[in-house]
Amino acid sequence: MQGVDPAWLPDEVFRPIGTRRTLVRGSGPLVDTVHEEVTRACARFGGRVERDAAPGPYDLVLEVTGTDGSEAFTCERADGRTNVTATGPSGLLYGLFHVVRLGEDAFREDLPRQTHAPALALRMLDHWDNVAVHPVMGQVERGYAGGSLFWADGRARGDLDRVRAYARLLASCGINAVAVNNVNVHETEARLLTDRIGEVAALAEVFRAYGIRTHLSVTFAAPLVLGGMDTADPLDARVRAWWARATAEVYAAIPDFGGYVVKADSEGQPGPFAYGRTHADGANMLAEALRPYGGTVHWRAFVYDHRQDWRDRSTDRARAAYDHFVPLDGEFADNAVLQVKHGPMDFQVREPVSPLIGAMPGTRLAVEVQATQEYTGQQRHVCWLGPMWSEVLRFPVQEGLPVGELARGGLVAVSNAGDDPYWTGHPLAQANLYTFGRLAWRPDADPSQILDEWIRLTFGTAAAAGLRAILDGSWRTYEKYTAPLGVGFMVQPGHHYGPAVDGYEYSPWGTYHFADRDGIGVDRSAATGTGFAAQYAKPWAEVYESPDTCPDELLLFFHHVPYGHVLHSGRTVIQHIYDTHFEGVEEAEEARRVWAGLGDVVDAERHARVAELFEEQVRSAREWRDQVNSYFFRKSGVPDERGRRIC
Ligand code: GCV
Repeated sequence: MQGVDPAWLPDEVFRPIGTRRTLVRGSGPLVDTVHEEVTRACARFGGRVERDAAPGPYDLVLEVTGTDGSEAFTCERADGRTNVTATGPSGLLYGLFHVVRLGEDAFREDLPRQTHAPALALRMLDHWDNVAVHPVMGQVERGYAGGSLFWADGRARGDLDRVRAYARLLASCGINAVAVNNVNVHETEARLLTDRIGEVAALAEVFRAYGIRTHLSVTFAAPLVLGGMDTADPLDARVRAWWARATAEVYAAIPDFGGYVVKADSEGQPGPFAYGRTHADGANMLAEALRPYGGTVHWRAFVYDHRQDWRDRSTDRARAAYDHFVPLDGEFADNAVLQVKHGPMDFQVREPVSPLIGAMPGTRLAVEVQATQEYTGQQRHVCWLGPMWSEVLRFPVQEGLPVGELARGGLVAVSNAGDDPYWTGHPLAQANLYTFGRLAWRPDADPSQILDEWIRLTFGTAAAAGLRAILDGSWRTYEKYTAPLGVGFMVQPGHHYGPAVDGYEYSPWGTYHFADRDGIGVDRSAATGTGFAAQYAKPWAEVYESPDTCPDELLLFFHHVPYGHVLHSGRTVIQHIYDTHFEGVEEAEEARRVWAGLGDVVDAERHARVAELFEEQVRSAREWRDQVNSYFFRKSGVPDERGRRIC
């Protein structure tokens, strides 16, 4: 598409296929997509493609042997050609993109025979896109990449070429589900479920061609706001009948519709509590409506008191999801998926893994991460989240089982894409989207290999070393110059960009650091604090219970300690704060310098865009450094050991 960045699928990556002879065998829309992809590559590079011809002198044979739902494929080299075979059409599509990733290596005689299958059946992006521009949250809630890809001027975009290009990008990194509207469902968006379902159907048609199922966020109050009823009580037969009817209409419009996403009793959204019902009652009502069609309800576990009294130290937001949902284990229908944020708070740069993950063995659970960088630099700062997500997915939270295995209901990310020419605002934030897809396919994959893959596809080899240097440690750099040691927040209220150490300290949101002249941190121990640490299984309950065993990076999440407390690193807490904030800025400055040196190997427009963003990142990092360091110097009165300037 003209004017749109091809991201990690520039024409060049199709050259190895486009210069060869390819046979595509099989039928169905996804096989058509595969054929079109190869045809386009051949048209550009001079190769040849046949459809359903007899075997002959081909270099590449892409063949689907059945019509099952399997997403697996096998790739091997035999008799001088590369064969990709799958039993299901989606498998063939993923096989094609595998060959694209391998490039020339796909045609080496020593290519090993490999079968690839996704570890997680659901690999989903949730868009927090509004149809009508919201007066506070805009077109895309927490969106940092321009407007919505799907919605403009109060309705679905008429020209869906861009959505097609997006679907292609998503499929190429393994994503197979998309929710097209915000979980905060406002008045206009509520109607997507009923009289405006045609607009969703138009999007679904585009996604279908790339093996992606479409989901919709719905409001729990739909029977009231759309159906004119006087209740949304999930145990009321009339309400259930309303949902059954509405869902039948949805499937009439979108036969392969994926299901509903629901944020209920959360930050003001309606839910079952209003009727004295449980979240299982609410989720099961929707599961029942979706069951005849094979749909799923994704019920979010982000339920907490957002109107808490900041003086009440016994209420702990971190505890809330576990306290609400664990007692309901075993009560959720099998087509209800409980969607849990990866940490107990809210997508901070550092949080422990949520103790809810693994604590509900009788419930299908999906884990939600945030690609949109609400708390990680808002796509103005480089912050590659691959290492953070990988740490989460590999973390053995329950009986040695890692999160990536416990997430039986899938992995979900809040999307970071929009109608920005570079898709993600910051061109380097594309790495997060790509990494998410690849980790959802294989949660135990090495993130640095994924990063190399993204760099090679997107930029070729000339800029690889520099880009790796910039991106690889960028999450830790961001952590260094923002909130220290897992304490979180300290952001400007509302929009969440830039430092405000006490921004949320005297607010009702449950996000406090409790700094005073003597110390800082939240006591979440069982012995003297909120008891949150005891929500973990062994060994983590013990590990987190004591400051002696708690990992440094999470110390202030779990404990309130004096500024002079000595970390495992050997530094005091206060000195750690000073040092990391100076280091973080130096690292951001160094990344800016490395980028400046890539001017000859990156196209001019992209180079200029990133260079400009680096100016903002360095400015903002300095602001963080100065405000955080001054704040704690003034609170504690402890000077920097190294005598640097802190006012
Ligand atoms: C969609 C955080 C964000 C909200 C978001 C919410 C959620 O609180 O700031 O914008 O709402 O998470 O995940 O539902």
